[in-house]
Amino acid sequence: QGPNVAILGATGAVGRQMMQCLQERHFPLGELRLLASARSAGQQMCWNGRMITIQEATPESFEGIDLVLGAAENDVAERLLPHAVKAGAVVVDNSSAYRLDPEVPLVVPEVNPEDVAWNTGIIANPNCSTIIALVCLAPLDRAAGLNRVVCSTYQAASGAGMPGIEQLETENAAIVEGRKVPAPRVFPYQLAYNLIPQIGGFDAAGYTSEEMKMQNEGRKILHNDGLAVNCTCVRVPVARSHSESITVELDSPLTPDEARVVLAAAPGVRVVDDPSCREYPMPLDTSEQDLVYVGRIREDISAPEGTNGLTFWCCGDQIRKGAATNAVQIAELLL
Ligand code: 2RA
Repeated sequence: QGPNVAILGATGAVGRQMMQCLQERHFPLGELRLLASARSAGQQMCWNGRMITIQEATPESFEGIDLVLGAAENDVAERLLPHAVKAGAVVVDNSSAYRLDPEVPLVVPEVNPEDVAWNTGIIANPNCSTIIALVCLAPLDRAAGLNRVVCSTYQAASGAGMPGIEQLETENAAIVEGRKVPAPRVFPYQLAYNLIPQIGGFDAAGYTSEEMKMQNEGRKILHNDGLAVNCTCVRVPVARSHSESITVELDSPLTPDEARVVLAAAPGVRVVDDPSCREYPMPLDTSEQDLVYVGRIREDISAPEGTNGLTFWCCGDQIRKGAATNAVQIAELLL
């Protein structure tokens, strides 16, 4: 019999995916407790062939729980997760509430699994676009020393949960049927047939909170406070896989072929890189599975003389590896 597990935010896209990952990976658990808002309390969800009744998430919800997987928004996480820790549970939290807290490890299991050891009750799951990038950046860092990252992300509607996917699907249907496209409810503008270069709020320098996560979380996970990162995050009309174009400046030279060898050997990565056969990562290929696909690996022809630059393209499922699977993999490290 394994730990008693609670999922906080069980009815959202990430919470539902966490349930599926626990089942798929045969996570050894005792009780599975599903916690959500009062609105969902009393409804039932099917897990591993049995029906589980959703309970309202309150400070008292964590008695007898050993492990909490947090899939709720920041306000709920900050209000309830300290009670979970007080009740003796270890928390793996997908919200951004604790990611930069110096007392809280921020972990990608393929990159810095050893950091779970210094947790004091909460372990934070990084942002989805950070996870997808770091799974590819970490092996390059280990092989050749990573100095600088310039990254553009192409982020799926699922980053905003089921409501994000619903806005895109509603817009697509209206357009196909020749109806007026409803006013956007999740993203600032229509997403169908559009790109929106804003995820989160802007700071004084003109960067969004999403873009600064790549720098701030990347530095913490790679233990490299000097890592230079410039990120542009864009919402794209794709359902559930994020894509990223990444250019890196490395300490020592690494040819594209050498990089392919390093990445092919890296955990959690699949190299899909044969342009002559039009083989490269695409969101349709990476959705509903846990590997980050990497391709279009090439020398950075703009790199100044004497610097070592590489450019590549990667795609990963935002709900799975970008959130739920990474959290469950962290939980597996605690077993
Ligand atoms: C997004 N990364 O894509 C953010 C939160 N999941 O919207």
